[in-house]
Amino acid sequence: MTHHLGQRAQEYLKQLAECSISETGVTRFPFTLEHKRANALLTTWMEEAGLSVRIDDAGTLIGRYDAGNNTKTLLMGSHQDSVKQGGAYDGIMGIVLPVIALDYLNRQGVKLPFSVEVLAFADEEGVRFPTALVGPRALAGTLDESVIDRKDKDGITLRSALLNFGLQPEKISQLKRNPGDILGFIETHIEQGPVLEHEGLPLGVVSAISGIERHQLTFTGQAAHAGTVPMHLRKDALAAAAIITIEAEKLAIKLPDLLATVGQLDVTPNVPNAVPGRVSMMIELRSPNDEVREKAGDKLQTFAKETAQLRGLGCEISKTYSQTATHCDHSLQLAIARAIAASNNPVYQLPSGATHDASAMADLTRVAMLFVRCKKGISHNPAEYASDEDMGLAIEALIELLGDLQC
Ligand code: HGY
Ligand code: MN
Ligand code: MN
Repeated sequence: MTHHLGQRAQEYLKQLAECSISETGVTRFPFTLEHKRANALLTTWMEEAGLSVRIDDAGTLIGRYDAGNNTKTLLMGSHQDSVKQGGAYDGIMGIVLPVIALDYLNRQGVKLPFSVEVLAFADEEGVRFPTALVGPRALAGTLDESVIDRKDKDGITLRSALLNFGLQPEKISQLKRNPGDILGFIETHIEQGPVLEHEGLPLGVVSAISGIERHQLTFTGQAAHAGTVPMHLRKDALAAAAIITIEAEKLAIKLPDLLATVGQLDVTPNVPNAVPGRVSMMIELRSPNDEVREKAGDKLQTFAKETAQLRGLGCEISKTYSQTATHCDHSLQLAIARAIAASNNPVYQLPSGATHDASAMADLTRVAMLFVRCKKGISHNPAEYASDEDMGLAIEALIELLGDLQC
């Protein structure tokens, strides 16, 4: 059974990967034609699984198994969007696997004592718009609605993207769910790291999801001729950016609980024979320990300003995004552990360095995550891969979990 279910998941994910604007890897941004095509495929498979399907005004596609009145609802799912030239599993696998699990139970004629909703959130990566997690935050009632007027790189606001998608952004505030109606949120996700593969395990239970913060930093120096200005008279913005990047790396190497990344850097004028006059960069910090992360962020802000002063540069730095760490619910973790053990697999608990929709759903209800082994730990990359076998075991664990969970 396992292999067959895993093969089906692989086939679905292959079709979904076609919903992409890039040939290399998957590039599927929210509220685009690719998103619409992915939703159409998910709708078909959700309906075949006996789920009723609708989309809410934050763009979340919802497949519902209704167990009847006065039953609580278990929420499952993940995000449909991807990074630029990302993999075929990040997010979307966490929508497909529960749908296949529910389809299996439906075909077996199993009646659950609680309702289930599989949620396909529109935007978790925050790549198209400078914001993220609009869907889960709308359900949790924690959305800062000012983000709806943030623009993508083409100047399109999230608001107009929602309207063009046939949605009514003015109704987003009505999406807040009553926590008393919810059993919890369980997200299935590819690990995106090498730990399960290193341990030789197909599945894992997530203990906590790291918190994250991003600092937008701009150094302004003086663009100048690379051949005529002596080194001591330069105001080189990229040299300063390099110093900050190394400082962030040194800090993260020193602190075991901290990860620091400079993954985005724009240089002006960005030509070989001119001293860089302006650099804007994004420093990202992650940790399961919020205090460690926040202290590191403050330290780097101070260091950046001191570096700019020493070199006679302008410096603007601001924290543009932050999310606290999320600790997964123990009873849901135990339910996942029992389900993994029931399919004769060892139970292994690990933190998640990546953030997830579950981070935002934790403001609505208790959350937990099931991790699936990731080949070579490669993710946010076209080479991302989860095997039929491992996905089959994950579906089997979800079937076990749905049958075991107490409402
Ligand atoms: O950045 C993250 O951790 C997630 O993949 N958006
Ligand atoms: Mn991702
Ligand atoms: Mn993800």
